[in-house]
Amino acid sequence: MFKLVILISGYGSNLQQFIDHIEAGKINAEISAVISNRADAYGLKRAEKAGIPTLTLDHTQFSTREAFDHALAKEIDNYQPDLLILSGFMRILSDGFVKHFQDRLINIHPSLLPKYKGLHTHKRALQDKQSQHGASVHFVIPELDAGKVIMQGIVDVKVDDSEETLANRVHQIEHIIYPKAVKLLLETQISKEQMPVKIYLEMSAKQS
Ligand code: NHR
Ligand code: GAR
Repeated sequence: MFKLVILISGYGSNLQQFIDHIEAGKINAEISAVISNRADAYGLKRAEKAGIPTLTLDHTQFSTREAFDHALAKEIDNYQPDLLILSGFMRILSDGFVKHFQDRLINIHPSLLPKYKGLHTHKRALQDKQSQHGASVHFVIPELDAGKVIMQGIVDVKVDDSEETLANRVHQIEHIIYPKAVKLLLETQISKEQMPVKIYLEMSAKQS
């Protein structure tokens, strides 16, 4: 059985997908712990409801980023996870932390990387009149949003999209690709050369 540790800061809708996929037997893994840097993250409630151990490590209680990251790494090492999953985790991780978990640390970013690194991705894609947008699961390296892309989910941008409607469509594809990418990494022999795997969101009449 593979072991996952999931880091969150907020709502945890991607976390919920992992919980559901594992409960349904679709991913052969257990979530050893869910760790948040914010005590009020709703995702902590989702984890508790599923009987998963939770921990809050409040970054404001540490004097430096490195001190927080060091304490975080120490907690995670207790579980020796096969994969460490960032799922809406909003703190930039220092080089030492990233190197420690190299090749088993992944994130989902709401854009078709290398386009739109950083924040406000949906707004920027709309401003640039992109015809497609989406989300990318990638390995985390010290440079922000720059690690090897593992899987991308692509959505069409509609002429009447607002930031909100586009974000909702990107969330739908995130929920499809993040569990798929984790399953692929854990259960198959996929090499970095075969990445990224691309998945296109087929919209039903209802969603379009
Ligand atoms: N750390 C490294 N080293 N590399 C990456 O690629 C990382 C990372 C940590 C998080 C997720 C990320 C995203 O998908 C992620 C990727 C937060 C910020 C940020 O600016 C940037 C990127 C990402 C997450 N955080 C502010 C900070 O000072 C705090 C913002 C807040 O608290 O709301 O850490 O986009
Ligand atoms: C997701 O859209 C993810 O792509 C994004 O935050 C959301 C988390 O949602 N991540 C970032 O923007 C990281 N900077 P969730 O908490 O419901 O899974």
